[in-house]
Amino acid sequence: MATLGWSSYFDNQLTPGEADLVKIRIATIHRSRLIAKSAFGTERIGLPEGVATTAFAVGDWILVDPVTMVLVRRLARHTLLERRTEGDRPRQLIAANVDTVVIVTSCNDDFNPARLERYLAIANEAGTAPVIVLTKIDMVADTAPYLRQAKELQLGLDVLLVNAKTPEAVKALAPWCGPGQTVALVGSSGVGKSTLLNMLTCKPPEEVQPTGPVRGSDDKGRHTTTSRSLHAIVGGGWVIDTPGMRTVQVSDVSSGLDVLFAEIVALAHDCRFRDCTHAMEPGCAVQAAIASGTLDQARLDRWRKLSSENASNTRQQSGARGNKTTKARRSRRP
Ligand SMILES: Nc1nc2c(ncn2[C@@H]2O[C@H](COP(=O)(O)OP(=O)(O)O)[C@@H](O)[C@H]2O)c(=O)[nH]1
Ligand SMILES: [Mg+2]
Ligand SMILES: [Zn+2]
Repeated sequence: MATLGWSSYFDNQLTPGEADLVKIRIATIHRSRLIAKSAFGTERIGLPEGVATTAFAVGDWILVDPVTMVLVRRLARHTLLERRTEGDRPRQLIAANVDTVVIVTSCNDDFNPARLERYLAIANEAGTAPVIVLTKIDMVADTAPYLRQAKELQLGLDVLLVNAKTPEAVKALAPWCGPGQTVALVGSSGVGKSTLLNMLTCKPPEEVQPTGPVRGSDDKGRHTTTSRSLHAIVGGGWVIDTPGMRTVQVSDVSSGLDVLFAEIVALAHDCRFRDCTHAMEPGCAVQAAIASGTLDQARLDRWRKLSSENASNTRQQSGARGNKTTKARRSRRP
């Protein structure tokens, strides 16, 4: 079970009465059923009346009745990757109990520091370690500018350069793919997530995840991956493929942003005013860093945009939405 990602974190949640229940990990989520993996194989899991599959994420650990194979309860998550969707719909669960978020982008027009920072903020907030994988290195003459820009996105960030179609890509990712380790692949459509997944899992041809051919000249792959699931990596570990995401909204990621923009947070300690907005206050250490060239203006602008988006989305979620449900309930009364 340890090879499936089970650890003392989950063991400690078990009560004495739960010793006989099956401990099993969700591998695929369908509209009305769950497919899960245990030490003994793959099982179809039934849900009790009134429990929806949308409450679960791929990677979740659950306890199941050994006779009926019906869910008893879900164990608390070690990490949870989630995404805010447009409007005020509930947030989408991307994957649970992920150790490493592999943010995939390619050495072409897909490379976008602002979008990568959004993924980094979400990965940091989820408590997972992010890694950036730059694919399609075989399509450009010089990868150095991509590598340099990616490295600058977050202090100590690991950045890998790969041709996703080669076995070397698997070797590059090996440090994050040991037994019991779970990685999730995120990134836009067409960057090579399914190609990487196929290399990592060495699927027989009939099980291969469809990869999208690049359309015309715009270098964007087709939306080929629709469902997400947990796949075994050859040599150990698990990989979760996620559908391509074009827009990534953030909310409730303030600690994730502090990790991402650690150099700005550190500078801010030296500003004269505690509540400095780093715009035009005297004695601003952040503006001083811009003036001396140690901090990039574009980076500060992105910090500002992401921080204010996070603040307004976070407020919206707890305020406006709560009001709406009260109103809806009231209107149903005679
Ligand atoms: N030359 C080259 N092509 C790649 C690389 N990675 C992915 N591709 C191609 O890019 C297209 C989109 O890849 P896919 O894995 O479907 O992307 P996904 O949408 O992120 O899952 C496919 O035609 C892949 O063969 C790479 O590193 N080099
Ligand atoms: Mg895909
Ligand atoms: Zn300041």
